[in-house]
Amino acid sequence: MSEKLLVPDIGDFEKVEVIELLVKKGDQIKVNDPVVTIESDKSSVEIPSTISGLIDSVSVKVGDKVSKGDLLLSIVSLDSKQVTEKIIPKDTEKLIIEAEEALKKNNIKEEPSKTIIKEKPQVIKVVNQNDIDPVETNEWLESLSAVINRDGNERAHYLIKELMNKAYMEGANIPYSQTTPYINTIPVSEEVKSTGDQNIERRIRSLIRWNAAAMVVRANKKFPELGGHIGTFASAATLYDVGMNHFWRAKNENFGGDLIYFQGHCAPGIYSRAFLEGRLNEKQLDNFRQEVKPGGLSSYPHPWLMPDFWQFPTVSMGLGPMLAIYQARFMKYLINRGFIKDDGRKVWAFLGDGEMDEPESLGAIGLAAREKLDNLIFVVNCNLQRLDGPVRGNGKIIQELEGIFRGAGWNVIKVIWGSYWDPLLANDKSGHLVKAMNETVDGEYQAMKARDGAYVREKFFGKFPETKKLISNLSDTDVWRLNRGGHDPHKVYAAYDKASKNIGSPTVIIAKTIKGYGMGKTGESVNTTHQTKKLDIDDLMYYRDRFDVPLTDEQVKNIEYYKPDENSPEIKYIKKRRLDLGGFIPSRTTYAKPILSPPSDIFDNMKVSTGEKQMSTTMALVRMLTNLLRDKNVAPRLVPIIPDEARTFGMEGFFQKIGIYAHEGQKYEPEDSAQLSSYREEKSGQVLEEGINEAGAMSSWIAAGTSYTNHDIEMIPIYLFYSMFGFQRIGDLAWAGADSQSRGFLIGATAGRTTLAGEGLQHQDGHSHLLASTIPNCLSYDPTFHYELAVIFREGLRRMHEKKENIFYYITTMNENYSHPEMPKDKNCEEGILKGMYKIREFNKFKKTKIQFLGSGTILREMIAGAEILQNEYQIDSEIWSVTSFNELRRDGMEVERYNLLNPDKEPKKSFVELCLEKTEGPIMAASDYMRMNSDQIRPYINKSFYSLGTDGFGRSDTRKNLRNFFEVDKEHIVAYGLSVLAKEQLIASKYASEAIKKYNIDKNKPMPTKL
Ligand SMILES: Cc1ncc(C[n+]2csc(CCOP(=O)(O)OP(=O)(O)O)c2C)c(N)n1
Ligand SMILES: [Mg+2]
Repeated sequence: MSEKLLVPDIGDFEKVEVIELLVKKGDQIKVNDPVVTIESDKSSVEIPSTISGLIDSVSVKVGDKVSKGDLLLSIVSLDSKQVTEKIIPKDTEKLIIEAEEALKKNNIKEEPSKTIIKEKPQVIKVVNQNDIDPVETNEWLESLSAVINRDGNERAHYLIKELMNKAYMEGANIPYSQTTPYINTIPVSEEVKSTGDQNIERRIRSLIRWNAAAMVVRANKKFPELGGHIGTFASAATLYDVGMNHFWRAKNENFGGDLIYFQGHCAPGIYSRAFLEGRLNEKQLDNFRQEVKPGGLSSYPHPWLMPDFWQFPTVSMGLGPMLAIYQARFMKYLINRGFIKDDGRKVWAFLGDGEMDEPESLGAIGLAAREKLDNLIFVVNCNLQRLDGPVRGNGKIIQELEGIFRGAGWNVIKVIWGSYWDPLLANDKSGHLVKAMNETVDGEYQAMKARDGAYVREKFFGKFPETKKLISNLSDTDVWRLNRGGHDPHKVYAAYDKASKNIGSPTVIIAKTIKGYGMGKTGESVNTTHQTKKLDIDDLMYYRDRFDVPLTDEQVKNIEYYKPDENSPEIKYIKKRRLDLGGFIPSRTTYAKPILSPPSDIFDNMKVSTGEKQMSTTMALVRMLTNLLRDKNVAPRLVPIIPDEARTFGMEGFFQKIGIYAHEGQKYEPEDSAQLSSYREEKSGQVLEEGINEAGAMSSWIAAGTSYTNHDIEMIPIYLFYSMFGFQRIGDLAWAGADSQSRGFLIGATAGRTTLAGEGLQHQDGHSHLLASTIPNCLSYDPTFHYELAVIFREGLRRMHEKKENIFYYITTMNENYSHPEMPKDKNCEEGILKGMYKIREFNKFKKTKIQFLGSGTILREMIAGAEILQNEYQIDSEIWSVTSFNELRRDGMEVERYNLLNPDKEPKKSFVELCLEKTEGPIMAASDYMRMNSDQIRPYINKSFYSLGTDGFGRSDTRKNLRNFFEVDKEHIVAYGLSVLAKEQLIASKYASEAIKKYNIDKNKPMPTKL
């Protein structure tokens, strides 16, 4: 029986053009196979079949205009039942099944952790819903009423608070309160004990501490300008050591590896451990912060400078937490899309408490909870200090963070007090110790650790007679020994164990430590600790003694490193621990297979003229991506990332075609479910729809762009954003992405100061190319025509994803519709497009006077129009060059100039721009929809008169025509300025220029647009 396939509901559109027929009579098709592509003035969408069968007839042809209900195909149904199941790419289907199996197993495996915590009968429970003893409840409630009646609300509130504190102390789980008392989250009775040898671990940790400090002090003794930090790692050593010895599993052939974001200023400690592990030698330690000669160690974690070692750049504070969250999210994305198995890998991020002030640090924590990222663990090292002084002198950073993270839905584990406090807390029957803990502010806590035991006795325990009594049998030395949780390996171990087993939410471990721990009077807990990079001999002796480092006084004076013999128990132990955990960390490797570039004919339709059809380069790009989704190698690897602008860019067709990633699938029927471009969320969805969140989208782009190393899977992220909200908005993340050697495409859509007419100052980008030009491994292009875009994009795919070059592409696409010509037949055209310029037109009728026009982006078209006027009305010839990248031309120019200056005795080389222009006649005028500085970049490499036009100044809303007139980049200004340039060069009489200025009503007295 023949069935009819009609045009479905396509939203508000009518009479939409058919631009491609994807099937023909006689083809056999399945449900969801695309049959035709239709295109409105903004977007193109494939129409999928809802019927499977043999095509009997095709009722439309390319160029037809169709509306909802029009007949597309007649299909002889082979299977009368319409198959509605979703289509998963075949090559990933098997992986999905495997991954889900692994997930099930994993869940089963994790199950026992839930039952580790056995409820003790004496525990006071806060009952939420099920009242097990209403009579008792009533008695409590009546008592409360009595208190309110007799002593008032405040008293009642106080009693409730005390009750809650008491309940918490007894181990009850109390919901609905923002914070819990200032004690450890894990009660002593529930601490899981480490299996490690504590003595040997302490000795190892002491050596790591020593060597970390020594490398900083040695470097600064040699060159005081080098800098470095001792205090940060000194406070965090235990936090790292417990992870390294017991929790963090390296990547190897059986396991993908945990991913650790090390706090930037802890780098010396990480090098120091690598030294004991035999991964770095003394010479390398001595080259800390001296990276110019090969073999030096980078100041902070920089994958670009140490590509086999560091994985994640973290030292620009606030980026680490965001990147880690999106890394964990991307890991789940890969699992849910079937690319990797779920084998319980974790992402750990180490953060400073001062760093938590950065809005970025907390900005994405809601997403982490919403997406149930139980593969994510934050460790916030609360040493209570930042660079200048206390993080919260008058408050309590730990409590503040607890409230924020709890509120966001995280699992919060506070590690405040070390084991020496356990008996005191157990004896605190009156609750005064916890009261003192709760009431002491961070400024006081910090000051106490800068003093001594007697001071702590007086200032802290002296607050109440009860607390004073509690320590009456302790000496001042004992009081001083009362340690903080973050320095106690038992407490840290228990927290890490619990965090690793948590299911359904991300975990934050908030650990209290001392900045400059062990550094003595000059460094421990003092406000200047952060800056300390030199220790004098007395300090070094103190440090040695404090941690029992087996060095003689003489060796200390020489600030010698200490590494035990290879056969020593310490070295054997440290290596064994890492061996058992799969290898060394950090380590950056990649075993990703390249992605074969699509055949060039996939872009052939972009090399022919669009004829009458007008479209923007944004639309051409989306068309191209739709084509790419038909390439079996590329399609599954594309990761389109959009911060709530899919409709702006005409990408809503992607929703149905490849789905929006949603870890819980789609729990609702979307309001537009009947429409072709209905909002479709799916567990294996491909599009990352990030919401209005450019920083998050960029973090996703980095995660996907480094997937080749973090997951050994090459992915192709394409992040499309409003160009103004790109580099300008998230510039530092782009820098970190470059450092991370991310591969992928950034698309600055609706680019240029004058293409996006009505949006005004905050939306019109006239400088993103300059920002892109500051990033050494970013190649940026400003194409005008669809074939330029195709050539650039394909080359990007080839260089990044097939040849694995560590570069990334920034391409601007625009908002202006025009028809696109056929690609010039010149065999050098492709090379020119990629190198930055090629000749696109020549006006050569009069052979008298000539000018060279260099234009990029949409302003190239104004130049072509201006050149026509000059030819027709002024008998001026011209050559027109499409400049696809001033940035690339400048880079080449710089390199050639440098070569020539360094080789004065050799035949000078020529830059590409020079080669293009050397034989041309006439002065050069360049223009773009960006600031003049964009085109001025090539000025030094041209031995000819050079002038530029551009859109310097704030943008504003108006019609495109008015905007171009305002910024003086329209065809009329190009004609007038062109004539003026020729007059200045004495090639024509100045009256022609004056006449043109008058003719086009150009106001000579108008101030420069930068002043308006
Ligand atoms: C974005 C950014 N701003 C400023 C700095 C300079 N800086 C480096 S460390 C530091 C203080 C860090 O304090 P905290 O986060 O508490 O780390 P700690 O060393 O105490 O562990 C500052 C301000 C930076 N690295 N990044
Ligand atoms: Mg700090």
